[in-house]
Amino acid sequence: MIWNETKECMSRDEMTNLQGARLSKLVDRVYHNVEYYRKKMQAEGLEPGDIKGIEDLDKLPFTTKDDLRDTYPFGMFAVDNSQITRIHASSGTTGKATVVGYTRKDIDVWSECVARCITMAGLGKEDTIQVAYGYGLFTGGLGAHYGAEEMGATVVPMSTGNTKKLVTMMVDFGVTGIMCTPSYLLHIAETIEEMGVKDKIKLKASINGAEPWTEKMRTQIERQLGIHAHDIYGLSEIMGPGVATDCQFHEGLHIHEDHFLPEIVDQNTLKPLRDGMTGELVISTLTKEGLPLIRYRTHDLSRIVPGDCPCGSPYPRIGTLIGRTDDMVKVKGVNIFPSQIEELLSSIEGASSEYQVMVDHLMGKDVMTLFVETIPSINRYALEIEIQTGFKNRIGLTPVVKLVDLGELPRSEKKSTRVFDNRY
Ligand code: DLL
Repeated sequence: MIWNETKECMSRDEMTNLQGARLSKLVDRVYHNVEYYRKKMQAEGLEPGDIKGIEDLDKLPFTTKDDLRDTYPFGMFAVDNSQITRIHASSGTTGKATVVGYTRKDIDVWSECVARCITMAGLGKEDTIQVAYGYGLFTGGLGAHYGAEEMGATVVPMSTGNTKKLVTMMVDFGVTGIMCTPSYLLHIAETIEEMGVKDKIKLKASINGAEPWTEKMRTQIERQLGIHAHDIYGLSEIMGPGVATDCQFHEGLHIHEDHFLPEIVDQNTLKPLRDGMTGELVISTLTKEGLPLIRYRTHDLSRIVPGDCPCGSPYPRIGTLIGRTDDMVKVKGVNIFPSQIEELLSSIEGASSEYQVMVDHLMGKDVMTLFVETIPSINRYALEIEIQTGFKNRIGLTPVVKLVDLGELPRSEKKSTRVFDNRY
């Protein structure tokens, strides 16, 4: 049996029928309200009536981040702007943001999904939850906040930044749950040690996501803080945090399939893969009103975990997100694409186009080092500062910049790998 969002009990067949009905409605809605989709479907000779259930899903075209970029900022919204109550955005491949619009109902569904994640982590209305994801255009802060409020918990909207203050409040307010990135939680754990307040902490559980993390990091967090650490997955285009989360068994993340229809496809052929096989996660938003997306290619690598979960949750599981099919790298919550770095370097005199990025996890912190080739006659100190400042202003993160001589970085005849993520 399975529960839908109105808490009604449903059988697997009933859920499949609900998904099918929602998919047909979604297709009808985007066909009539989003010119971009209408043209795409017409080009493939598809009419809304052709999609009768989820068995017809693979007739539909995929949607990509490029589609959102081509229609920037609001071209793929399916409602009039007057019905949009909130906008979020995430950085895109060319520096142009991907813009997401939510109706009032979208915010309600989102809050409900995050509340489900909080319940899975064993937290409830009697808990005090510190939200330490960034607030603002990033979906982490407000998404977690609304979910925790929906849950009926007491919310402390800390955001990121002042870690000592966060720890002081954690002690003073008797905080029992925290929502933030796993790497930030490790930093918080160190600060707790430094401040010598470990015995005053009442923390029971954390809900961490927005970046990949490993079992080793979970063990470290759990051991250092004496808590249960849970994984939460999501992406702005689809909603934000709360698409899926793990239970106490940590054997994959339960996906809220009444709102998000998952598929795993081969990243090259785009053909659907069998349960258990790893490929690219593709999601269709079954109920979104503001920005409904059909078969959105997340570029995240996962799989459908076969079988039932020992926790008894009826929601199917996707495997822990193990990486991406594109070369985006996420550091301290900032999405970085090689094309952004190339664009920045091409605008700076003295910097060559040859570069390499190393991302490491050192002393509990993520550190990004950018190696750039340059000519010998240049003032290296000034150039390093210029690249660092440009990076911070245009991409949103301060890297360690190291200048090297021309020819020092490795060359490749194939598409060269310039970004090395050594954290996992
Ligand atoms: O990171 C939404 C979010 C906020 C999720 C807070 C969880 C908690 P974006 O900035 O659009 O949205 O980045 C989405 O981050 O495609 C993944 O590559 C990565 N990601 C998100 N959650 C996880 C996770 C938010 N639990 C991109 N494990 C996604 C691994 C994750 N990667």
